[in-house]
Amino acid sequence: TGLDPQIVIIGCGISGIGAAQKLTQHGFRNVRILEATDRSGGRIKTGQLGTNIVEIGANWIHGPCKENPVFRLACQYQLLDNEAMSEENQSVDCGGHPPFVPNWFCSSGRKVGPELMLPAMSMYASVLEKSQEFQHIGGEPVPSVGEFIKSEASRLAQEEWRDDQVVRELRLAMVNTLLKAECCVSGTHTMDDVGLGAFGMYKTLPGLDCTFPQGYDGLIEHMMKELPKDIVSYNKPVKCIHWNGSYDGSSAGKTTCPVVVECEDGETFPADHVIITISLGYLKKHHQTLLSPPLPLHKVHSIQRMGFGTNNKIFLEFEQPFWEEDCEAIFLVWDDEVGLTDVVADVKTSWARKLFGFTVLKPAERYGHVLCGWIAGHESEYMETLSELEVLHTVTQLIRKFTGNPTIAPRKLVRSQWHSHPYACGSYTYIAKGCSGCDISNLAEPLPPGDSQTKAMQVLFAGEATHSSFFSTVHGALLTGWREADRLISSYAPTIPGPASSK
Ligand code: 6YU
Repeated sequence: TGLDPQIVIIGCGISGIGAAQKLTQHGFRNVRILEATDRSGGRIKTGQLGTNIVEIGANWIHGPCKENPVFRLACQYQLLDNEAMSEENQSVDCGGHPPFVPNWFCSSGRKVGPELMLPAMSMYASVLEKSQEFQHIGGEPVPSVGEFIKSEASRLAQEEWRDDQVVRELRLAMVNTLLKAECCVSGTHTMDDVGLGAFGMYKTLPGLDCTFPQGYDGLIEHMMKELPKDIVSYNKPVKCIHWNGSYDGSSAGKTTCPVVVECEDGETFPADHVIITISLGYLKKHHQTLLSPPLPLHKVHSIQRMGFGTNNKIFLEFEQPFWEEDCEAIFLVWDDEVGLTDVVADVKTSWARKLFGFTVLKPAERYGHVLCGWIAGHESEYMETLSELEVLHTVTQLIRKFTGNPTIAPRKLVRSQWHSHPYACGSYTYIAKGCSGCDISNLAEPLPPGDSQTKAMQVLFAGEATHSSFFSTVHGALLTGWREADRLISSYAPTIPGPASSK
C-alpha cells in the first residue's frame, strides 16, 4: 500500500532527486519537485565547447570508492571508464589533492622547472595538512586558514631557503598561486575568510578523483529515469513557503495541510512536508521572503555566518598545445608579486591575476587541446560581468605573457557564471571564519524546531550546505537528500527499519 502525505521538494539538483528517489521507492505517492529552471541537475551541468563536452559545474567524483554513493551509482549505471572503476584507483588515498603532473610558467615569460617549484609545492602541502589538524587539537593561533598558511610559509621560507633571495621569492610567488588555487577548492574570495578551527571538518574519501567520460549530466539522466514521469514541474520558481498553517490565500480554497508553497506565477501547492534543497547562496539572499513565518533567528544567523563564494571555470580550445604532453595542470606564477596574498588589488584592471592556472582535459584524443582555467572570488564575479570576447582577449594576453609567445590564440572559449545565476548565487559552501559544526546542524534542523509530534517536520532542509563533512560536493548533496527522505520514511513507519542512515 502507498503512503499519502503530500511532499513537495524544492529544487531538482542531485539532493532533490535523491530525496524523491528514496521517497518514491518507499511507496510515497504524492511527491512533487518544483524546479525554478527548465532543467534538472542544478550545479551539475554538462555543456559544450564546439563538439567537446565540458563540465560547467561539478567536475569530478571526489574520492571514488565504495563508500561514495555517487561512485556507486555511476558504476551501477555504467557511466565510468574501466580505469576509474579499477580496485587500484579506488585504493589511492591522496587526501583530496590528486597528484597532477604540473608545468609552471612565470609572468616574466619563462617556463620554470620542478627543481625550483617542487620544494614550494611540498612545503605548501605540509602547511595545508597542518591547517586541518586544529579541528582535533584546538588552540588555533589565528582565526583563518589564509593567515595561518601565510605566516607558516614565510617562516619556513626564511628557514629553508635563507641563502638565495631570488629562489625564495619565486617560491613564495608559487605559494601565492597555490593560495589562489585553494580559493577555488574552497569556493571563497580569500583563504583569510575560511575558518582555521573547523577546516578539518571536511572529509576526503579514498580513490583517485575521476570524471564522467560522457558528462556528469548522465548521472542525472539515469536517476531521473527511475522517478515517476511528470514528478517535476519545471520553470516553477518558489516564492514563499507558508508554514505552521499560516497561509490565508483567498483564491486557493481551504487546505488542511500545514504548509502551502506559493510559486512566483501564483500557483500554490499544499503540502504536509516540504524539503528545501536550494543553495546556501540563494538562502542568504532570499531567506527573509522565502519563508513565512520567517526562519528562527539561530537558523538565520547560521545562514549569514556560513561561507558561500564563487568558483568559475574558463574553458579554452587550442589548435596546438603549448604545454608538455604529460602535463595535467599548468600553474601561472606572478614573479613580480611582492609578499604573500591571494587577492588582487585592482579587480577591474587585474582580475585575471586571480586565475591560478589550468587543468588539462584528458585524453587529448577525446577532447583535442582543451584547458580549463580556474578563478575564484570577487575577481571571478567581476569576470562574469564581462562579455565572452572580453574574457577571451584578456586570457589570450595572459597566456602570451606567460609563454613569451605573442602568437598563441585560443580558438574558442566557454566560461561559467555561477555568481550571477539567479538560482545558484555562487558555487558552493565553505566553513567561514567563526563558524563551527553547529552552524551546519542549525541549517539542517527541520521546522518547527524541537520534536512536537503533531506539527513536526513541516519544512526539512537538504542540499550540500547541510552535510557536516562532505559539504561542497555532489556526494554530500546526495546524502542529504537521502537523509531527509529517511527522516520522513522513519516517522511514517517507525517500526520498519529504513535503509542505513546517511549522515
Ligand atoms: C563535486 C566537483 N566541482 C564546480 C563548480 C560548482 C560546483 N561541485 P543544486 O544547486 O544543484 O540544486 C538546487 C536546485 O534548486 C537547482 O536546480 C535550482 O535551480 C533550484 N532552485 C533554487 N532556487 C529555487 C526556487 N526558489 N524555486 C525552485 N527551485 C529553486 N562537487 O562533487 N565534484 O568536482 C565539484 C564544482 C564550478 C558550481 C562544484 C563539485 C559542487 C556540486 O556541484 C554541488 O555541491 C552539488 O551539485 C549541489 O547539489 P544540491 O542539490 O545541493 O544543489 C579542506 C577543504 C575544503 C572544502 N572543499 C573542498 C571540496 C572541493 C569541492 N570541489 C568542488 C569542485 C569542483 C571543481
